[in-house]
Amino acid sequence: MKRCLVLTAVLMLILAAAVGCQKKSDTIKIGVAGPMTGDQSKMGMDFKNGVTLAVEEWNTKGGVLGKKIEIEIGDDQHDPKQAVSLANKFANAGVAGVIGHFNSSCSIPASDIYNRAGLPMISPGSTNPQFTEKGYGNIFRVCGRDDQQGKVGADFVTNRLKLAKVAVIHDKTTYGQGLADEFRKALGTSVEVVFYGGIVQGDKDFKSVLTAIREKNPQLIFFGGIYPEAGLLVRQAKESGIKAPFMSGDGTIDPKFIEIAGIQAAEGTYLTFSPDPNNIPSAKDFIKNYEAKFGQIGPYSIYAYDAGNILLEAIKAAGTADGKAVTDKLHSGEFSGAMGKIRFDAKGDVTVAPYVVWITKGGKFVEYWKP
Ligand code: ABU
Repeated sequence: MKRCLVLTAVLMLILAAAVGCQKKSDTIKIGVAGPMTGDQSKMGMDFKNGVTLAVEEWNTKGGVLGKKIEIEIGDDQHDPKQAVSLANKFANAGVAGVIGHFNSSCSIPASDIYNRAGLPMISPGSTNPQFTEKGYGNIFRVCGRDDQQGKVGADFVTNRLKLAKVAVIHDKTTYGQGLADEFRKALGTSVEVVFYGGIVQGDKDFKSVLTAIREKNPQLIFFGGIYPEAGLLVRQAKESGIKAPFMSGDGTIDPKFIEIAGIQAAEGTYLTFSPDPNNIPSAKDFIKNYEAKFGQIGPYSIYAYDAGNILLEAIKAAGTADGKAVTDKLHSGEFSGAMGKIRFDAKGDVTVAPYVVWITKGGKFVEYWKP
């Protein structure tokens, strides 16, 4: 009797393993990571929607390598610790690759885990230079870098606005402080930084830092950070009687920024980002299909869509979902994205990152200046 029970248990284990293997080989899973909840969830949702659209289009055509593609969504809550734990979860879940994360402070530590697991990772929006500086090989991004973005911002202030004194503030994060420092580094000697300091991400009242800035009378205030704090800073600056315009980076270009700042206070604020997809012919179908399904595109929806398509193209070209083979194809391929042709350099950065300056006008972001 005892022998019979042991035999049954062994058979059940074999059966369970067989079912597990069967299930694993039926689909190809890709992870999507970002802040899906909390005050930056708009960015996470844009990632989710962009990749969902790409995957639905592939699945309509039969999937990849003859298998349906599944998405596993992970919420890192823009918290580095959550990001690492999510990366471990994805590594154990057998995903073929990961699209994410959004925040550089999450992408950088998570990349250590993806590297150890041999998983290709493509971030649609992490712009801190350090993200691709570890020499991992399997870490990519489809956006530009803050050393490129900061230079364009500084070029605009120096050569287009021809300003003499500016204030520089940041949110003390990897991205925010990193971008503020790149901007400051790229300013010529003709521009004096009369105030440099940090705020705390998540704070709601910035009156004291704005009072200190007002006393220095800068001609422009540069902020390295994300739209929730940028919106409050701009609104409170207006309330404090500050006339100097704000300038920021790609973390601010979301309608939520204008909503938080208010249309009047946001008027005339500058920011750096890539060119408007509405003027890019290859983005036309993406915009039409995305907007029919999810409403207005967010700044990083198109990057997430391109990242998803690129990962799937690389899996198809490799003929396998093996991480090493897919990584090789990511390095050697040229990809036709909605944003245009994309190639990666040896670090995993895009070979072309055309940053421009945008302005906020009448409650909308408008492309304004090209270096
Ligand atoms: N690049 C915009 C904000 C995301 C990040 O790099 O942290």
